[in-house]
Amino acid sequence: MSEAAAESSAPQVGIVMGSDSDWPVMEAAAEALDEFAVPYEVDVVSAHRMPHEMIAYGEQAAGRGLKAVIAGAGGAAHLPGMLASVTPLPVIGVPVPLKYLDGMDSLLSIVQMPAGVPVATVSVGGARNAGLLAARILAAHDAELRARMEEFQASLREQAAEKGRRLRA
Ligand code: RP5
Repeated sequence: MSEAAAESSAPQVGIVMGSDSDWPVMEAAAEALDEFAVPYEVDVVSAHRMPHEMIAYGEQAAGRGLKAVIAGAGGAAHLPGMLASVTPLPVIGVPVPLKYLDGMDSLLSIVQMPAGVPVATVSVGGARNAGLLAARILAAHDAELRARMEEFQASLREQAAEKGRRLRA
């Protein structure tokens, strides 16, 4: 593989989660990135069960060429915030809903970050928007990706307008 080809297929976004049990929710982030042909990597990096590996992941993410990190966790969901504390990359947090508390525990654990350590928190279970937000972050410096995002937004507008037309008919 040429250097240019290797570079274009290198992961741009890291999707990490506290457990493989988060994957059914987090998969939607990967699907969104697939739709925009953004290369990504996926891994389990538990803040509580493998803290040293989690810190190493955060510290090395930018140096490995990632441009954004999507981190999902449930319950006492410290993964996104801890990663944001050790990487300069934008971190998007996905509150994963568990069996109890309707995901409110995950949401509040992720969203209430202290000033200086931002995490862009999406809605409970909102992994698709996390993928789309990561694509938008990359699109800020990629005209082709931005054009694809604009096309996607136009398709959303058209779908919504079509629903109105059907109701009015
Ligand atoms: C969190 O604990 C994980 O992010 C997951 O949402 C939750 C439960 O993990 P498992 O017990 O299913 O591995 O750290």
